[in-house]
Amino acid sequence: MEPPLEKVHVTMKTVFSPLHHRRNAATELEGGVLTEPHEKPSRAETILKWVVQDELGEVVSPRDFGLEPVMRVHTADYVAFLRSCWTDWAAEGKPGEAIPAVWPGRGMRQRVPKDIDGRLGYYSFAAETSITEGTWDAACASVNVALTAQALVADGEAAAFALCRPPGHHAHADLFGGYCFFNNAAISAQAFLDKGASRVAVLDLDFHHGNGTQSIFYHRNDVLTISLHGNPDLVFPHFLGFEDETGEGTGAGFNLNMVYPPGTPFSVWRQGLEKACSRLTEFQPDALVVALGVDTFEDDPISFFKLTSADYLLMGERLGKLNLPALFTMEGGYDVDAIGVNVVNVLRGFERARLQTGRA
Ligand code: SP5
Ligand code: ZN
Repeated sequence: MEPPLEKVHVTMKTVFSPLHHRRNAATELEGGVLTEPHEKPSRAETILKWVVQDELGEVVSPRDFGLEPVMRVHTADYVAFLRSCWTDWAAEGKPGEAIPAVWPGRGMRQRVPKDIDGRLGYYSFAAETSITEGTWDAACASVNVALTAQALVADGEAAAFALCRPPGHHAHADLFGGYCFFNNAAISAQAFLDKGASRVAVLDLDFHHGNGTQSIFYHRNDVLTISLHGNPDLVFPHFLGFEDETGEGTGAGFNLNMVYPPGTPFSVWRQGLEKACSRLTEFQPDALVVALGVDTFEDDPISFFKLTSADYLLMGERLGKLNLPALFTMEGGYDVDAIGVNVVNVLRGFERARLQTGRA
């Protein structure tokens, strides 16, 4: 574990809520067994520790935004399902955590069943993500973290870090999965628009495709979505994220996917980032949301890219050179030993480049 490279005087506020602890699943379905989840509380605590010890900037608590901004992106019936899921499950006396096991597959009816097992399948696209007692509380807190950081940027901060947990970028308008329940990045992008922005871009740098974010904005041209990720032919989420998905209708040309094979190093990945930056410059967004996952790290337990801790500093510097108001939302990253230094390196690199390019 390397320390962050050189120290420079930077201030980027971090928004954090200890309510993330309410998301503490005991199980993840992986390899045919229920194992200890990769997406666990120590991830956020380790990042917070690094933000504090590295003096990135002030750490602030979230405000409560209620469900209105959530419903700008998610359907009311999905929100109601998530809210009551655990209670409905527990009321039936089920012995374990709530895990979907049946889906409305091809040729079947797309209707919402009454039964909780049916609803779990209707509102999900993957089974690794168990719903547990505190999941709703933590998911709501995670949205408030994102929206508080979004408000900081909308109100004039050059950038802010939303230390979201649980993550969000896999969540569709009415689907959970991939450790995600509410799409923090999409809700924040919509909040920028609702506060007067004309165009917003979401740049997804997590190892996995940002399927939820893509899907939410796929038919729109006011939100440009870009994602660099492992080839879905080989990894999660498997059923979205290919390069021929470029947007539809009004959204045609406003989605960009770049897929990479196992073993991809930063020297290759950064060419995709460069292409993303060109598209961003052309789009001229009023704000940039960076869905930041550091599961692109070489030692990540579930991923196959080969980025090093030092690479994250260069990644942040390139983003800082864009000279755009930026909101970072925390997504994946599962090597807990390195997650702190990797995240802090992105943010420190960003601030360093931003100070050099002159945005105060
Ligand atoms: C936010 C985020 O990064 N979500 C990722 C969800 C991935 N879910 C599927 C994980 C499957 C892990 N299988 C690992 C096999 C390693 N050889
Ligand atoms: Zn990921």
